Amino acid sequence: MFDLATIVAASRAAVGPTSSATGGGGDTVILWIGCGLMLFGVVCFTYLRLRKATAASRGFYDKSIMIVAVATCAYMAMALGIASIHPQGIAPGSPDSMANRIYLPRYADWAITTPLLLLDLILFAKPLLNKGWQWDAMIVVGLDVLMIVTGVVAGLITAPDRWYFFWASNLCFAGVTAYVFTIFAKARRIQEPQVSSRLRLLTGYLLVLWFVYPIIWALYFGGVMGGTIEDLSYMVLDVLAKVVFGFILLMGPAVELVDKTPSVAPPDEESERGTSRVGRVGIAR
Ligand code: RET
Repeated sequence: MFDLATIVAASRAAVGPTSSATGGGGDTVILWIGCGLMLFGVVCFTYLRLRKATAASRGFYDKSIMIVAVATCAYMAMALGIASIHPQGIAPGSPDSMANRIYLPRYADWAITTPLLLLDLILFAKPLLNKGWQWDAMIVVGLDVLMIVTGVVAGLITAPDRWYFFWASNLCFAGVTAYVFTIFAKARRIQEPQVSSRLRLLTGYLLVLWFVYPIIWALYFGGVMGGTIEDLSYMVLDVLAKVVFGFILLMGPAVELVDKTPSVAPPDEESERGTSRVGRVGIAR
């Protein structure tokens, strides 16, 4: 009754004549490889959870599994051509049927998984966090979701408005990276060396990797980069940002030690009265 071919055909019909599957051939292969690698992540993280997780570290495993599970579904949807659209249609006689195409499942994936990645990082930085850190986390996650939403709007509309939304998205991105950088800069203060060095590695890795996403976006929608290279670049980046990030987080004893690591945040009253803005916004002064 619910066979996959009917669902795929219905979804393609629903997005109308501007819809298109992937560019076919190499692009579809790239997306299926992405799907396979994310599935590999699901299997590995589930195995690690069953073997290693404790009551204190379980949340990190669960989030990592959720992140790669969502990506597996998104890559499957993209490989099948579901909700991959050309909002402006394909220009008649255009040699590149991949130009200006947008995969909606990619942005849905990012809107769910980037907040989870940030939460992983924030909770790993627990020894640095002051009272009230939940508000900061909410703001950072809010900015992150707004970054993805303005990014998808930018992809759906035409220039010059497209670039206004692109820069709005970058502004949100700047807020997110400033917060992550604060954690990076203060991670050295954590007394447990394994937690401290792993947190520096995770934040540094995230900052470098995430920075590449808007560059790929601008090159593709600016007409400099073709659709196949864009597909390949995002696939590699997504695997690095989800699967490899998950391994860095979960491998070794660091994830088990976070909960036992003494806090370096000032006592509550002091942090509330503190004059330093950083002290009040939730990361140790
Ligand atoms: C967009 C386009 C508009 C400008 C900016 C962007 C940033 C995207 C980022 C995505 C990160 C995705 C990750 C996925 C994990 O698998 C939306 C591309 C700033 C930073 C980490």
